[in-house]
Amino acid sequence: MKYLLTSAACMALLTGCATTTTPSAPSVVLGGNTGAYTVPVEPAPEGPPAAAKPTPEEATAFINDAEAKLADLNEYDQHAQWMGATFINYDTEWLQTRADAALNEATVKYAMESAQYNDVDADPVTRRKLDLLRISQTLPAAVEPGAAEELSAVAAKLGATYSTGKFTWKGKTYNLDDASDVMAKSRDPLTTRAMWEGWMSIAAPMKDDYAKLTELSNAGAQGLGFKDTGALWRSGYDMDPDAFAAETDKLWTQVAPFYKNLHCYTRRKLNEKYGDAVQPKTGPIRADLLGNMWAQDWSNIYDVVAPKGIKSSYSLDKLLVKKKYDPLKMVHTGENFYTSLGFKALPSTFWERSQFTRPRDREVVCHASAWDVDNNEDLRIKMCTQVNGTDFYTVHHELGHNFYQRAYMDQPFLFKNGANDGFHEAIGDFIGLSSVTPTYLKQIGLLDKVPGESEDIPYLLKMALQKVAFLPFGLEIDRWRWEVFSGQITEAQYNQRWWELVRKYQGIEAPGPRPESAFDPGAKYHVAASVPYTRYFLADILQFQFQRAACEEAGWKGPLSRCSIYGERAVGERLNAMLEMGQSKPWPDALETFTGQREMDATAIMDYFAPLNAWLEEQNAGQQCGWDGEI
Ligand code: X8Z
Ligand code: ZN
Repeated sequence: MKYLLTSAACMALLTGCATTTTPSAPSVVLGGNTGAYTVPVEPAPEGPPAAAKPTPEEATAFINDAEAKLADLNEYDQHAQWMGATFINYDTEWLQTRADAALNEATVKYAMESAQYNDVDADPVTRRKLDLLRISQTLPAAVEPGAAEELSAVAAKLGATYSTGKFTWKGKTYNLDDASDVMAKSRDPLTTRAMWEGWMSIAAPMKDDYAKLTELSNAGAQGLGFKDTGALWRSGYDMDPDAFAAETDKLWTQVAPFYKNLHCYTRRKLNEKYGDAVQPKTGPIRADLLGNMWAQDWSNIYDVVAPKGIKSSYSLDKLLVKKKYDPLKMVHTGENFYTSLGFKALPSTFWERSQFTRPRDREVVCHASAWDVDNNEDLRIKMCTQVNGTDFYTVHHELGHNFYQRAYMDQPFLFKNGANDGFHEAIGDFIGLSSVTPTYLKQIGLLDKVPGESEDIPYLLKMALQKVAFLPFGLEIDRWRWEVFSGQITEAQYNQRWWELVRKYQGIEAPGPRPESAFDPGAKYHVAASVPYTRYFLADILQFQFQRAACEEAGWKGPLSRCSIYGERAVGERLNAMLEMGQSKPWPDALETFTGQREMDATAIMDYFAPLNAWLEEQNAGQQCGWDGEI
């Protein structure tokens, strides 16, 4: 699970490092000879007086040595993380902390040492690896002895608190699965509110630890020459970090009017169902009425917002049950999609070592993930799969990670990653777009008859409740974390600022006043586990670009939403050409390989949903859309 790895690392300042003498920082070119972006780096530390400037060959030898050592430590760490995630207890947490700290200490040591090659005219591959090394940690730790261990321990504790979180309501104990299930199905606002408040309560005890984690990782990021951890996170996109933030703003501006149309329509339907006392006609939507704990995916309340008079003839949830799918069959079906594109079947160890369902006898991290334990063929997924449409989609999402990992298997260690983290998240989602089309469901025998055009709006509405509702959520989590890391907000302001951002981006509010002690962001996995989140926003944009390009390649002529690329070998070949590049080139090169475009482009998601957006505008005619304080 390297791309998800929560890395804390120690930074060992080289003894004898002197203060800088050069007034301005030299630069290196990220992305080798492509000239994609020039990253300013800290000046190389002054070496001992007699030491000669290292040669390009020495730079290459250094990075080769670092890669070999880090690959080894990473493999060890992956085994420990797997144990920790599939059997949470005191000892596995101990092992995880040890292994993670060792990897992080070594990574920071190499990142520090790499500074001596800043001025060396290294070959482009070596230069890119040196750059990637410096940004490879999600949570770097400071140089002091024990700092890496302390950071890893706090990180592991936060993760375990989240994954074992439980609360009691009316004498029954709920974990996240149970509470999510009720949120999805209950239409009683008292019950959904209880589930929502119950789950948020599990995060309150995390607040101080989160502040500690922030302090520790900021110290590490600063040691590596970044302003704070947020600046480090924004540096992973082959472009200036501020330009990257501006790029996400620009993409959001393009899609925000569409989100607001969906928000307006959904709010009206909720108002009609629940009345003014529960969901007023104006202002934000109440967070617990949208069928999902974080209001990030509203597809569970399709029944509430379904258009009157336009029938939807099937539900994927029901088809899967009717056709007796079980978790394993869902994963085999997912694998079959990838092999239909020409990808090799998964190795037998995938089936032996993956976790497909929640074990009864122990605590595990149920949040779905995909792993490449040995940087080679030891691919696995870890899910607590339930037989429903959401998890059918998630299976395709996770397998996308695995097939990506396998495609770049032959790259050197530092290039074994997605072109950027949004690409890694987008691959499986892109395949998922085909996997839920009626055409494909019929091909695999789940659906008897492909509905006619009259069902396009219901279909698009269901998809939008998942994909368009998600867009502001995909941005706001890191908007909040960037402020936390930069010190713009203090621990005392964590929760209040969270809700300001949720209101601003999503137009959503809590169902009631929040207690002083609340730490609601911690009730989301990626905050507790320190997984950067802007990747999912990017993926939401990118997957539609992939889909548009793939459907063009396949010669598809109809509406984009009806296109399935199942069995399209030529698409598979072109996709593989992008995947096998890993992170060896700047992401625009990878994007161009598959789509012919070099920019992230929101017109594809807008094209996909164009008929729905027009329909929503008709539905909203005469309504007062939006809310106070919207962005
Ligand atoms: O975390 C995930 C995947 C694993 S990378 C299941 N997703 C985000 C989430 O659950 O919040 C996929 C969609 C967004
Ligand atoms: Zn993912």
